[in-house]
Amino acid sequence: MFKFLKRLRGSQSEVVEIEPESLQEVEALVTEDQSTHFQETDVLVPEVIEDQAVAAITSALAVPDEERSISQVVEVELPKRDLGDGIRSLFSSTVELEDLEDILIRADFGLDTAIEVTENLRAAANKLGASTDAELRLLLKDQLTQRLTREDSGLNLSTGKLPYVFLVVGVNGAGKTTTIGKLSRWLKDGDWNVVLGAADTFRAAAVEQLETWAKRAEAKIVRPEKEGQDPASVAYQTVELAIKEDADIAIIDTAGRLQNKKDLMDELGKIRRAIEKQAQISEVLLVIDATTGQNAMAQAKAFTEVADVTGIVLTKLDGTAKGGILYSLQKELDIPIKLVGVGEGVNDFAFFSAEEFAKGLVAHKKSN
Ligand SMILES: Nc1nc2c(ncn2[C@@H]2O[C@H](COP(=O)(O)OP(=O)(O)O)[C@@H](O)[C@H]2O)c(=O)[nH]1
Ligand SMILES: [Mg+2]
Repeated sequence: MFKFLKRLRGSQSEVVEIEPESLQEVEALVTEDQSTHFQETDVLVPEVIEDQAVAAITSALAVPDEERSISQVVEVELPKRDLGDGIRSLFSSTVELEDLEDILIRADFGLDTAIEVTENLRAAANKLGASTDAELRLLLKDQLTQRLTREDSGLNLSTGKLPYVFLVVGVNGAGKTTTIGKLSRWLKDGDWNVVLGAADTFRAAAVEQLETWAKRAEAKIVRPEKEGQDPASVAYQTVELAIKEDADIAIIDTAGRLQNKKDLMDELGKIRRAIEKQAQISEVLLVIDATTGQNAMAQAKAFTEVADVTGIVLTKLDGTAKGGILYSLQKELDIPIKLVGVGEGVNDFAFFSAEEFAKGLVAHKKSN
């Protein structure tokens, strides 16, 4: 899947995944210990040789000071999350070509796309002699997958320039804090050091909500000293703490006030500058509630005009049959969907995968 780079923290993890260059040193160690089985393709170091292995890697990667930050970074995989049953199917009964256009329009795919997809599907079905429900679902899945696929849908966690900083923006109630909570727990499960910043400083409840998630994710949190404190100063302190703690990532929650464009632009601009005094921003994630339909598109446009959004998180896909909004957002804004939320629970999110999403849309389910 995606390549992620985080800090090497040899002492606390039971399993360390190692860069290929370090393989020779580790193999030498393993040869000494004949009882250990070792597979080159899946580099897992048993606990017994872990300390030796880590020492070997560290010395193998001994480089001048200026390059040291890179040398302490390892490539890792993160625990898998999938969409499960979170995506509602477009079809409550058998797929009929005559109804497809209407169904796609009602699901917010947009008129042009609905027409094109239906025409393409009809042509493909004729060519291949496909007519059964199962065959049509499969062809439609391929059509949708093709249209939804982008090269840039992975989270930017691979530059190795730590700490990564994620800024999370979007209107109130979209699911920012919940998404940050889910993301933090998932990173923690992969042994990442996470620092959160409660830069939504206008409501005490918002800070408390982020604190609850921080506890669940065993993440450190920077909270405002008083209600209404300048969000930019919280953002600054968050990055400061992340650097001090050698954290892998800082995630900054913001207020979702969409008073007017100029105020929003000023506020987000100030937060951005505060962060960039100490670190680069890896992602500006715009969180959008999928159940708000066309309103979601209007909100997204407003935010993308004022913030340099690098990815969209589409939440509450479990609560809508209008999954086509995902396609329309990605197409109209030309910004990748990176994560999707499919419920309120800590595990109810996934990386966006065009194929999995398309599968969910054409799935044959008993109830919709
Ligand atoms: N069903 C569902 N609810 C969600 C999802 N993401 C967030 N929520 C709920 O939406 C509400 C607002 O979320 P919150 O994170 O506080 O939004 P914020 O104001 O943008 O920070 C909460 O009740 C969340 O539990 C999702 O993917 N699915
Ligand atoms: Mg919030």
